[in-house]
Amino acid sequence: TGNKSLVLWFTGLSGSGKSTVANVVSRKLFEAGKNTYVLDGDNVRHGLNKDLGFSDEDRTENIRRIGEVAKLFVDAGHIVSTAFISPFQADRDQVRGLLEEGEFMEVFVKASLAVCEERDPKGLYKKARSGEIPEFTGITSPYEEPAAPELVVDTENNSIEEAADLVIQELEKRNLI
Ligand code: GGZ
Repeated sequence: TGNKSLVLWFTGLSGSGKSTVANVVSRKLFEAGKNTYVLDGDNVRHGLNKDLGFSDEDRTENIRRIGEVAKLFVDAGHIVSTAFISPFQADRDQVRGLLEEGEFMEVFVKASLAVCEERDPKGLYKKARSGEIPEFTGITSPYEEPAAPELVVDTENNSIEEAADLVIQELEKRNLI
């Protein structure tokens, strides 16, 4: 069995479950003795990237910086899970290009816009529909679904726990853990 440092790059709409799945995966890996870290909006957009908003340009810069930080964690021997919408394929591909083959696993956390909007855990879709939040992903800003992700986890038909287990199983299958 392998013991590789890598980036688990979770991408998906707001409300798809990225952050929750990433945190459960990271906890499971930690319990299995791995060095892990989670980068998400809570620890990045409030600090390192607090100068950035949600224009296309700012999202691209957001993802570029996160990619560089994720690479540092990989250099330090961690399995780093990132949970950002990262709506643009080119930006995700740019991060992939920073890393060695096999060090980047793109995980599409899949849930339809209708379901994410129905969940609306923070009431943001409602605000986006009313015009209170401009450039909201899925409503007034695009989301490009991954063209060739290493893994798709469907959170409409799987629980968070099941989705996390699918990620762990994929890591095992690839002899990464
Ligand atoms: C999308 C927004 C926006 C706009 C605020 N569009 O569900 P959340 O709240 O907790 O996660 C969303 C988060 C998205 O930040 P990311 O850094 O992941 O985005 S990106 O990768 O596109 O740079 C949402 C909240 O921030 N949020 N305004 N306009 N999501």
